[in-house]
Amino acid sequence: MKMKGLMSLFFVIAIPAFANDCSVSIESTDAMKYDKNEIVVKKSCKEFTVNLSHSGKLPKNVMGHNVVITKESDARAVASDAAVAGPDNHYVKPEDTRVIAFTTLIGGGEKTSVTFNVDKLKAGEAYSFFCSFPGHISLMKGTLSVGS
Ligand SMILES: [Cu+2]
Repeated sequence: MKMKGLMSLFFVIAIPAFANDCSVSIESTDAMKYDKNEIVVKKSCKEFTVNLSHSGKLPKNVMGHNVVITKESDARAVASDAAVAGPDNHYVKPEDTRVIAFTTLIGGGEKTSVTFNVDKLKAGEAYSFFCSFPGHISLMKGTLSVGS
């Protein structure tokens, strides 16, 4: 009886620990920076979650941040179209099929996240994650790939 209780406690702890391997937390700042420049998505993950927080104080119309994931080769063009899409669309062109995933746009003190299916990614392909707020891609950009 006591052993069984211990085992179920083990499972309660073990499951979230496994889930954590299929997510990443990125912090962003008023200095237009992410605290990460590389994300490796384990191919064993079915879904992957990107958590974004903004530790600054500036509002989102001034220093808004998001995370957009595309193939590396699509990043610049997606960012250009994003500027046209504007803040009401979180700086992502609606129905943009080049976009694998994106978070909402946040300002200082806010958090957001997005979860996507890992089968949208191919091993060996080079992906980018970046902030599509106009001008931010130059500093807020990193690589994303599928690994083991
Ligand atoms: Cu930004």
